[in-house]
Amino acid sequence: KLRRAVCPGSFDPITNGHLDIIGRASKLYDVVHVAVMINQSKKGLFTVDERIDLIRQVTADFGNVKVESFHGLLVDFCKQRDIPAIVKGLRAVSDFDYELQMAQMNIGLSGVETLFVPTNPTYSFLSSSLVKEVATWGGDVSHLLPPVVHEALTERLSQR
Ligand code: COD
Repeated sequence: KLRRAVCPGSFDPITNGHLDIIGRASKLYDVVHVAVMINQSKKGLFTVDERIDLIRQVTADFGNVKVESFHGLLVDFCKQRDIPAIVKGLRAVSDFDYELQMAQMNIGLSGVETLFVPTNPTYSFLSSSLVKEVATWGGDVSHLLPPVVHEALTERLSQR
């Protein structure tokens, strides 16, 4: 039986911080599902299909990463695919309260475990929203994103 885990998120867009966690998870599990969770109240800079396309490109070399979107509860995504574990990066104590709440909710709902991986310190301050804000005002974020994502972000912001 294949050992599966999921890395969920918004990935608007995927950063080197996300990629670090997905890459580390891909060494621990046979198959890593990346779930782009659809949140209708959050309008993204990239469409869900664009996000999926970027994630597929930058995770292709791992060889065992499967990228999908999902509308609904993360535990239902897991149930439908027989995934027993959620893998999440923890950046700082500020992430901890909310992540612990979600982890406890998710195990209570369905028995799905959450495993936390400590962020690579290089990316401990990194989030998609901060990258978008800095790039909007012309700051250099090229070292924080895979090149193809940086290109897509620069192009998207220049259209605005
Ligand atoms: N370094 C390491 N890890 C990072 C970094 C970084 N710099 N940045 C992000 N991460 C990891 C974190 O684990 C983070 O949780 C994950 O990547 C995704 O990050 P984002 O910002 O793309 O996504 P979020 O925080 O918007 O994702 C929240 C979810 C979509 C996972 C959550 O809201 C969810 O599960 N929603 C589905 C609906 C549901 O089931 N709700 C009930 C939850 S109890």
